[in-house]
Amino acid sequence: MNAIVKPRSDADWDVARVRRDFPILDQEVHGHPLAYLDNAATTQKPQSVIEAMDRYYRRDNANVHRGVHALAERATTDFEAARESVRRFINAPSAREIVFVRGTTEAINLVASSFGQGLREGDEVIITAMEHHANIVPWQLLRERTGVVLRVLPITPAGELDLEALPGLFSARTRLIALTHVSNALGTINPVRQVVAMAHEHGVPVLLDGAQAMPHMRVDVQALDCDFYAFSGHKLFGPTGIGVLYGRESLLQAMPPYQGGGEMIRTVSFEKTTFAGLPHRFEAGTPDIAGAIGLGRAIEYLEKLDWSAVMAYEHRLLEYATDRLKDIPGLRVIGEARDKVALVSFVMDDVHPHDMGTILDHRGLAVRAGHHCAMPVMTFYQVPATSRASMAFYNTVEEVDRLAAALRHARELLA
Ligand code: 7TS
Repeated sequence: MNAIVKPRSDADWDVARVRRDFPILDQEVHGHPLAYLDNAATTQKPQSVIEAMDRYYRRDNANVHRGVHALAERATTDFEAARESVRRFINAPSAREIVFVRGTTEAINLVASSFGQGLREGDEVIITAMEHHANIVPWQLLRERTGVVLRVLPITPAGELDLEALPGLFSARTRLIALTHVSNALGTINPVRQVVAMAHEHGVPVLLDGAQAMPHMRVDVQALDCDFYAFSGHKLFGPTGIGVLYGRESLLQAMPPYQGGGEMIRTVSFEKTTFAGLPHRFEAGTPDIAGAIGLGRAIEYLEKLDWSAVMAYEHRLLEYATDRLKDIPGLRVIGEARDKVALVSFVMDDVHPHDMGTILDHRGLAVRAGHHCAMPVMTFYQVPATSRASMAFYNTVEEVDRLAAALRHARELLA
């Protein structure tokens, strides 16, 4: 079972009230109210996050872990408090297991580079056919460096993992499975708990790419029993430039440093350097202090929400959007997994997704068009690109209605 709260009624969800927390939503684009439906690319930030970062730069800005002066102490306290907020939010056993990085991409590169240093030619890493490029390319770079073998778990036409194929991919040389918790191109929620259980039966650790899962469900790394969990602050209603790698302490302890520099050492001489303990060993250089504080504040905001109401509401948005869009002649939804987040990818007859995106933009509707950094998924469905409407808990049924109306209009114009 996924570590998620099961949906119940969405009656408790006051979307109008929540929208007031996000100042950016209250604006017009090309003469229409903004309908921001590109949350899989990045989410908007609540006022409290913006204020926390503003306050940090106005009152507390100093470098962390170095100074003895008051500002340095305040900055360090707030930075480490943000780490504790992350730990609590994902229920990690220890703050030593929370490594601040730039985002999901860097988190996966860290594991590929550092954990990857222990791999030898012929060792195997399993990924899946629905990965974002951030969970493909780092492993290919590792393959070039060390000669590891990449094995790819296929997907089904509905856009689900073909779990029946998984047992056949394990061998005595399998060293890691790295897969996405939720697909950014299809919206599929993967049965990651089940994958972790199968992997652990073979003694294989699992890295989960949580970039698209975190904004839609409560994640508990102990319940998932995963070994690494990567996510980005900016997709979780926090700032850009900050992200998190959770790593099981026993694995992180055994891994060599990722980058060298200040902050990550204990002693340095020209003959020998000894390294700091966890998590600082993996945090070379001055971190994104304001970013971490902003992420901590985003988490505090999210902790106050009623997640069963959020999930019920988003589920209703998904079902409503899917029904409305499928009703449009010539429109094909790409990705029809049984378990999805509120994200709909689609193509329409001969209309190129980029032209579609432009038409929608003129009506104030922000969607994404392209391959969504998941080119193998596009190849699988034999489409060059899709349009993607990705929703968050502040989106509304009215916005979905406007999207459907604009799509009908686009079809008349272009098809
Ligand atoms: N993994 C997944 C599943 C993603 O969706 C993304 C970003 C990343 C990794 C990389 O995250 P980053 O914060 O390090 O860039 N996905 C998207 C998207 O779907 N549209 O824009 C960015």
